[in-house]
Amino acid sequence: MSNRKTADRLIEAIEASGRHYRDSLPMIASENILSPLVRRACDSDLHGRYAEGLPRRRYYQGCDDFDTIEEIGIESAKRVFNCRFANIQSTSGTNSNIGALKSLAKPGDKITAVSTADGGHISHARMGAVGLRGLDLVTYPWDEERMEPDIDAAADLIRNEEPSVALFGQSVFLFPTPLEELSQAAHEVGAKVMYDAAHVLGLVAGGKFQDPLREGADVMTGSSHKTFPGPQGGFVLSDSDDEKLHRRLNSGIFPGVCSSYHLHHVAGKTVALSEFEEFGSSYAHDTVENARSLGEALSSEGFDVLAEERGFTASHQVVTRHGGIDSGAGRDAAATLEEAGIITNMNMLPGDTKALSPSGLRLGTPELTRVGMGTDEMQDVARLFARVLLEGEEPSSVKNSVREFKSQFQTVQYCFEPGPAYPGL
Ligand code: DSN
Repeated sequence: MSNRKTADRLIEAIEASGRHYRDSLPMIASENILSPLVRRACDSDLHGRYAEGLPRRRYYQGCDDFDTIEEIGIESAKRVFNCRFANIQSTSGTNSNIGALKSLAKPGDKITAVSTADGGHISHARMGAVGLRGLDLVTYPWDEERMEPDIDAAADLIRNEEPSVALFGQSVFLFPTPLEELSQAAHEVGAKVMYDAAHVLGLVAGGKFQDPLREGADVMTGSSHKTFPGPQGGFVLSDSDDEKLHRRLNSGIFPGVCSSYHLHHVAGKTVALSEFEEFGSSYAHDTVENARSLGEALSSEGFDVLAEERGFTASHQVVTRHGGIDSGAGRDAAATLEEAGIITNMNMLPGDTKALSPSGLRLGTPELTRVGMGTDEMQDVARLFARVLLEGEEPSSVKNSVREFKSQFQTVQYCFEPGPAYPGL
């Protein structure tokens, strides 16, 4: 194939991916879509520019306008997350975690965190940021019924292990962490409390989940593109008034894990923060209400939805079990759903030991909410799940219903200029 043909083929594949999502129900809990104004920021000249350091203290010329953008963004982030310190430079949630851990702990120190089997993120594991920093990991005892750390046992563990950092937060994140109790234990032994809000950052900022920085977290990290509806990237936040800590957190990101960073995405974050100040509270409310409705509707259809006794969820996620431990039933369900135009991800549930053959599915409502679906539509979504997974209807036939249903939801909402959710296709 000529180079030109390869480029054309790539453009076609990129557009095909867009059409796939446009015509599907995208329900991956870590995904979201951009508003038209945020897209404009990301597609600006800034995508090719360089900046290192902090606003007005750069290693490159040409940064004046970008300095203004980053300064406005930092101030917006402090308002949106109600905190004294914000770094908006990091290029992902994991990048934020590596930078923050570099600031808070040194190689050989101990850290406590949620295990990946219980829903912890890979950056909290030896294979990820925790291992990269050379930390000695001890994981919390887990309460499977409540889907949160076992409060008393985890507090005892923190007091006994005396970690440098007590890390909280998960990728399977249904309910707020009992942070006040666990932070108290951590602070008693001199540990710093770090809360990874990657998944729930938009819900936290919208006042609809928990308020980690008021419940004991010294540092909160997060992704800017999951429930927070910005471009891919991260945040590092703190309400501490300790300026030494602020300096350490800034230098954890630059020069810790970035030289230059993604200026177009920082610009996109700043626009997303402005839109969030206007629309974030209603968006966060609707996202959580939709997840609760989806959990109830799936359960009524006959699915095994986790945490029924707690109302299924208090976040943007719903988790379903499709077979026995390590059965691979979650993987099979995800594959069948995609044939029907419903995009989800398989997920390990407590007890599973194999990431590639888990028993569960993790579902998310952010994108469906942003294109205007409400609790009534969650009943329709659950019906589509039942047709393909419980009633054995041909996925291709359900896919036609999905496409028709989704065609009514093509405009991104909760932003200053609602417009095409999947533009240019
Ligand atoms: N692993 C991603 C997820 O939760 O989907 C986050 O990085």
